[in-house]
Amino acid sequence: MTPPRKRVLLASPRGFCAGVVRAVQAVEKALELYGPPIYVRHEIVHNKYVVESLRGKGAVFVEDTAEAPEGSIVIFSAHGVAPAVREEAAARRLAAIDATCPLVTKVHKEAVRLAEEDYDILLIGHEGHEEVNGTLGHAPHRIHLVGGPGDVDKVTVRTPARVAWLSQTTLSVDETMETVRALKARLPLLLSPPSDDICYATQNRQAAVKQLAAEADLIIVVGSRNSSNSQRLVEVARGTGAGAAYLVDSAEQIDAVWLEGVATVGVTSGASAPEAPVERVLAWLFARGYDDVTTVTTGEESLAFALPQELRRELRARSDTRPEKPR
Ligand code: 0K2
Ligand code: SF4
Repeated sequence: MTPPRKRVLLASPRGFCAGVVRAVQAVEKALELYGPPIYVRHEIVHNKYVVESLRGKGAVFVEDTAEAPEGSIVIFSAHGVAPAVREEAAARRLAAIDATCPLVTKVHKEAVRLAEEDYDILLIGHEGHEEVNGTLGHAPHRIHLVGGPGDVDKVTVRTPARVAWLSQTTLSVDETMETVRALKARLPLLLSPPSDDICYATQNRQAAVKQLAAEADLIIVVGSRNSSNSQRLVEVARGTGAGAAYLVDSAEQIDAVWLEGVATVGVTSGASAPEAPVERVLAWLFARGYDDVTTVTTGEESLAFALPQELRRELRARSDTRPEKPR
């Protein structure tokens, strides 16, 4: 009997989202305009390759603005920051460039508005995650963190008629909906956000990996360990039919044992993972006979964000002072 054809299903969309493109470009543009060092508070995005490559160009990653010398330039990561962090930066006379993804800023604004309207806010998200820390900081006295369905019974609110939920942008859509259903069973008047907090990129990458998982014996997700959205892709793949699913930063982390008896491999990448390691994974598979690659397209993405306003202002100022071309 001839063995089944070895093939690869490649997810589309995958990889960089609009918020990550903007954040990475912000660091690159700041380096170009001001020269190194440019301080970046927290990993600009949760990806080893991106961080190493920017470090090589002169970015200095710090966890606390106190580590940036007074008067230096500091960029806030795509995950966003609490207002207290902005205040600390201003007190240290740091020139801040805000690379918070606009879709995270939208959640911050919802939190502030709901707190002003005296709602208790149930924030569905992972304790300790950078985005969650930033969102919590926008309404610290009104937000209660809910980690998942298992936390619902512990929730206490002041007035059950005045309670709303929000979420981290990079969660599993299905698990979040399960949490919301359980919350609504306890709090029937729970208010939902006006639009999805789980962002388009997270949703699209999960929809794509589900499609792959229906056919693949093995799913390889390219992304870093500390990347929430990448980890969720692995979980979604495992939960929706993939024989097995693993997260790797690069091809070197693939264990050849994973391929035993595997005919179809699905490949995707998290919103913070660049395309270069994906290409290396495809080359690694090709070298082992997985030479039939089909792209599985489950959606198109066209969203793009402008650079942070601080950089746009600087670029405008520089173009205004440029001498006019001689006629
Ligand atoms: O998925 P995470 O929130 O851990 O973040 P990254 O892996 O850096 O992906 C970019 C998303 C940043 C904000 O939503
Ligand atoms: Fe923005 Fe979504 Fe990308 Fe996060 S994953 S940076 S919220 S677009």
